[in-house]
Amino acid sequence: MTRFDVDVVVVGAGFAGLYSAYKARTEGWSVVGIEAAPEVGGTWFWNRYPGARCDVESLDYSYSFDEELQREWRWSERYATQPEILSYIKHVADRFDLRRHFRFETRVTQARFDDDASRWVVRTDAGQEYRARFLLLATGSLSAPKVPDIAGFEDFAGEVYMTSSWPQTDPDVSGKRVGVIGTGSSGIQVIPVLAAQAEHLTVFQRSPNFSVPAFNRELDDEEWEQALAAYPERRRTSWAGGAGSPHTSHPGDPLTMTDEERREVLEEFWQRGGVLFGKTFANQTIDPRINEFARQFAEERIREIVQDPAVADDLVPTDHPIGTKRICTDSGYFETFNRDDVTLVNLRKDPIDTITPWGIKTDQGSHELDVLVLATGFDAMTGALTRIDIEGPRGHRIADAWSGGPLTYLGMAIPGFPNMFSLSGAGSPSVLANMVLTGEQQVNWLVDLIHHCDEHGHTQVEARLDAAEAWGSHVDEVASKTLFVGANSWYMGANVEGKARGFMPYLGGFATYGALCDEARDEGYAGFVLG
Ligand code: FAD
Ligand code: N01
Repeated sequence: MTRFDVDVVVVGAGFAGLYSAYKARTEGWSVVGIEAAPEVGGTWFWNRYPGARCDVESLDYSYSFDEELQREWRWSERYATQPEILSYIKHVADRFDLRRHFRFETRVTQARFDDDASRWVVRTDAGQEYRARFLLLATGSLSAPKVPDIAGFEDFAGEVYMTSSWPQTDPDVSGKRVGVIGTGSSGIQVIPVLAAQAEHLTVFQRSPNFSVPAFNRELDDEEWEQALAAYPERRRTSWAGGAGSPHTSHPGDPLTMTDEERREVLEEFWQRGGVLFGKTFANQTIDPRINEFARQFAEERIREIVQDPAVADDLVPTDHPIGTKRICTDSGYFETFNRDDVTLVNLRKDPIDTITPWGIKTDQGSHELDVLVLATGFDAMTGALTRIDIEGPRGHRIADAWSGGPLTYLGMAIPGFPNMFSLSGAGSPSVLANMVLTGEQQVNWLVDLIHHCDEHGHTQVEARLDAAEAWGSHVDEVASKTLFVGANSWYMGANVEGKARGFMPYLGGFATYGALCDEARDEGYAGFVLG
């Protein structure tokens, strides 16, 4: 077995992992990165299905740490496509010479803490062993795909693709009968594109979702120049904001507005596009009355677009307040159901009975398919970690420690697992904020922590159980005051059978979270046992 000894092992070469490697090297630490994919990119390497784009504007959804990088990369559209985001990440890797730190096509399978040596012993499926003072798990919160457990799946004789691991060579579906299972953000992006290519598209929908058009556009030179000039202020407000982007809610109180005033505001925010509609009013995901204004407005838009009222009925979400599952950002999603060559199957009324070699048999019908696309989501926030066999010095295993739900201190440290930190994970704003900035903020904070250990001669740093419990209670308390806890969302762990229920990300806001992390640092890291 090949053995290596380094200061830091980073797992994952997405936005967070690349920045971790960059910072570790800048601090003069030896670093090895391990990535299952053959290339950098993380989310943007794997999710290369047609139609994939970001839903946070590219001007914001990009690194802020290097002014020159920010100015030299020219985004071509408001919401970049997956190929453009992947090109950007590759550019960053090349520009900062980061690839040389990474071992690609290598999966971390096991990590054990050697207490005597204060080293993580990290093993991979390539038979290598890495010993590291610190283990940074930049494994992603939406990186462990969920394959649905549907009877007969193995028997299907046609082509099967998952949006979360789409083939590098885009499959040609022209002239084919395609079925898509799943109508979350991924399904809603891929469906209009597949509909335009396939001979016939059948959409198997279990739960309808709210989706708002992206109103995407090219960024022309004039807009780009203006954006560059405004960048410092844009970033400043993003770092000070609730979601790591410069957008804020309307300042007015919708409860005291007239119907007409309220509709004007809702229309204005609708036109901003996508997830920004979820921010129309400050208390939209807290006060059910305010939520209802937005929900009703969205329902009207669906009914306006979809010509067949029965199909529109099936497409209107009724099972969750708007915004308590991520609002999808689409380009022509609802319009797709006006096509003659598209069929919607409402699985709530007509559930899947079995997948057969020739297609899908539902209770009430048979759907012959050549291609089956699974847009069925992820074991979000915890799946990438619990799929690694991680054992701390006192025999704690991560999968057991988190069987009742993830417990973290400040969303990064886990009691029982010294010198190990997770990025963009449970207990942090992560998926509710601009995740590029979240990654930068957390890595910068962890670099300070490691320096603190080195300066004070500590070889081990471990979150205190009481500090993690207090943080967990705070995360729960903030969530419990919102409507989010009433939705069967992946935020709640509800999409994976047997997974503990509880709101996993931190809803207190991106800037507030950063301030709380800084406070913990300024108080001498009292939430940690340092030894
Ligand atoms: P990832 O990009 O997920 O990278 C994690 C990497 O770790 C992966 O490459 C994976 O292969 C690797 N890995 C995991 N486990 C192991 C292991 N055991 N061994 C080796 N390697 C491992 N967020 C936004 O803020 N805005 C958006 O617009 C947005 N759009 C999205 C669109 C899609 C289709 C999806 C799925 C997510 C989107 N997200 C968005 C969330 C997105 O995941 C994050 O923004 C961001 O890309 C996460 O970066 P990361 O580095 O934390 O993790
Ligand atoms: O996954 P999802 P996703 N039978 O979990 C259905 C980010 N993202 O990949 O709701 C039938 O949201 C499931 O149905 P139900 C974003 O944060 C962003 O789409 O469980 N159906 C649901 O419809 C997003 O929230 C973008 O009833 C089954 C779907 O599959 C997150 O990633 C683009 C089923 C899964 O939806 C995850 O999105 C893409 C079964 N057995 C992703 N199992 C942007 O736009 C599951 N489903 C930036």
